[in-house]
Amino acid sequence: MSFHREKYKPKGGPDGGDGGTGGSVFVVGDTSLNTLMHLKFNSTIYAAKGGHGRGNNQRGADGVPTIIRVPVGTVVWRRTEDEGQEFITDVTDDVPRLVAKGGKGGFGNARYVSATNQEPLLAQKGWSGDSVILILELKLLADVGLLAKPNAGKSTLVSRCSAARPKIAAYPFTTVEPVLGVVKRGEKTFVMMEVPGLLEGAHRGVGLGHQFLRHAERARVYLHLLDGLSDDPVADFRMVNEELRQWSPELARKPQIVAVNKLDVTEVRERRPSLERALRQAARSLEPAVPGWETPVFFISAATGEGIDLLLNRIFDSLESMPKTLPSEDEELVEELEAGEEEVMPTAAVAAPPVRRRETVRVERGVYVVDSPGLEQLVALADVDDQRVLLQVWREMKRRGVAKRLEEAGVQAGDTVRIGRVELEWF
Ligand SMILES: Nc1nc2c(ncn2[C@@H]2O[C@H](COP(=O)(O)OP(=O)(O)OP(=O)(O)O)[C@@H](O)[C@H]2O)c(=O)[nH]1
Ligand SMILES: [Mg+2]
Repeated sequence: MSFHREKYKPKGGPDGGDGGTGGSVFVVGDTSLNTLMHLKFNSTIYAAKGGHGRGNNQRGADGVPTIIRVPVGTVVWRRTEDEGQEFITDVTDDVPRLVAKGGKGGFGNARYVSATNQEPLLAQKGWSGDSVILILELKLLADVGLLAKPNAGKSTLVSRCSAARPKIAAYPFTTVEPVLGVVKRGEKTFVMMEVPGLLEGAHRGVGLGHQFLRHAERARVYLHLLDGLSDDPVADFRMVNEELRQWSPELARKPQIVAVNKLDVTEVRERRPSLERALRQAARSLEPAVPGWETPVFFISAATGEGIDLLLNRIFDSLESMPKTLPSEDEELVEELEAGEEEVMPTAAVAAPPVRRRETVRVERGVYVVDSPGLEQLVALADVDDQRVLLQVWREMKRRGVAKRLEEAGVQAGDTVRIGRVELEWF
C-alpha cells in the first residue's frame, strides 16, 4: 500500500504496485547425472519469493525459478491427497517441466481506487504457490542395457568402449549404482548402461535385482554378457533370461546380443566352439524378440579389446534398424499444471471483480467465520484497528455478498467475525 508523494501535490493518489509472482519449480533432465543421490539428503525445496510491490506503481520482481536437476529418464509423480500418486512427466531431455507453480502476487492498493473510494487502504496479500510432494523414480534411458551376472566384466567393457570409468574389481557387486557410457563410431553414438548384475531370485529382489530390472526396462536392446570363466555360461544365460521373464515377459522378448567375455584366458578360448554351439541353441529357445531376429553370439575380451569392434558394429546396425521409442508424456496433466488454478483474483476493483469461488459463512462457537480466500488475502495485510480500513473491508464484504450472508446468519453489532486469521467486530 502506498500513496503518491510529491511536493505541492498534497493529494497524490494510491500508487502501490502489485506483488511479483512467486518462483515456480521446474524439473530438468541433466545428462551428466546418473542417480538421484544428490536429492536424497536435500529433498525439501523452497522456491523463491516474489518481490513486494512498491510505491510509484512498481510491480514486485517475480521470484526466480527453482530448477531441480535429475538424470534423464526420471519419472515424476505427484502424491495425491488420498495418498495415491499421479503421473506428471517423464524427463527425457533438458526442457524444463513445471512441477509447482509460484503464487500470484497480490494487488497493490492502486488497483482498488474507484469513484467512491479515492483512498484505498487495502492491498492484497500474495497467494501461496503450489506445495507438492513429488516422487521421483529413476528409470535410466539407455540404448543398450548390459544384462549379466555380477563380475562378468561389464565395467571393464564399458570403460573399454566409452569414456566412463566405473570401478573394476574381482568381486561381485562392485557396481551398485548404474553407469552410463557413450559409445562412439564416427558421428554415431549410443548409450550403454551397466546396472548391478543379476542373481537368481533377482525378480524377487535378491541382490540388487529390482534396481537392475527397473532400469533395464527401457533399454532398446540388451547386451547379454557372459563370464567365459564361469562354471556353466549356458546355465547363466538361462538363469538371467528366466529372471527377466519372471519380472516381465515383455522384457524377455526384447532383442538380445550375446557376448562371452574373457576370451584372452586360454580356458575360455578352448571351450569356445562347444560353448558357441550350446549358446546358439539356448538362444533359439528364447521367444523371438523382433521378427527375423536371431540372437547373435560373440566372443570378446573386454580386457584386451579383442572382438569388441565386431560386437559394436553389430550393436550399431541393430539399433539403426530399430525404432527409437520414447516414453510418452501425460500432456494433459502438464497443461493443467501450467495453466494453474484460477483463483479469486479481482481483475480491477473499479469494476466489480468476478468472484469465482462461492464464499460461505458459518457460525462456530458464537464466532461468525467467513470462508473466502479473496477476503482473506485482502484482510491479511490490513490494519484493522484503523476505522477507515474497517470501513473498506466492510464495503468489500458487501460487494461480495458476504455482508448479506452474515446478516442472514444473524450477525449483530458487537459480534466477532473471523476472516482467515483476522477477527473483526461487527458494527
Ligand atoms: N581375463 C579377463 N578378466 C576380465 C575381463 N573382463 C573383466 N575381467 C575381470 O573380471 C573381474 C570383474 O570385472 P568387472 O568389470 O568389475 O565386472 P562387473 O561385471 O562390472 O562386476 P560387478 O560390477 O561387480 O557386477 C575383474 O577382476 C576384471 O579384471 C577380460 O576380458 N579378461
Ligand atoms: Mg561393474
